[in-house]
Amino acid sequence: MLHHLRTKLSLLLILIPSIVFSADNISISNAFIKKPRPGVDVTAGFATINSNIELKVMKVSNKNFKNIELHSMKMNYGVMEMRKLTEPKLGPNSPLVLTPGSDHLMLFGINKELKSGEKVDLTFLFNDNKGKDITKVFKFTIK
Ligand SMILES: [Cu+2]
Repeated sequence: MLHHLRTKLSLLLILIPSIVFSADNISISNAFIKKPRPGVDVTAGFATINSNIELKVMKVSNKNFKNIELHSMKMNYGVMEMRKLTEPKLGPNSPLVLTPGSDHLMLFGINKELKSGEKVDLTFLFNDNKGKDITKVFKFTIK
């Protein structure tokens, strides 16, 4: 009985710090960048970003690229149309889904050769609903 109680108490102690320090919980999955074709300095990136708080994506950057934008993609009379997304939102139960044929990251001006399997850090600048900056660095695999 006492042993059981002690287990519960220690479990509680382990859990407390994570509750206190993780006010925002932002995570990424399936993050990858298409390996650019030879001689082409533009490529696309994909991922699903989950957040437990309301966020807007303000900026995405990496030193190996001149510019990174978020785009939407729609079929219009048989033509693929891409549009720049301004400050796309995500939040609880509404992840930002970047997937081939739909919304995506567009990476311009690559100044380094990227190899398959290599990991690239992209820095995401978010704003929360009070306008506070939140910066996260996510790893993207070159595929
Ligand atoms: Cu695009």
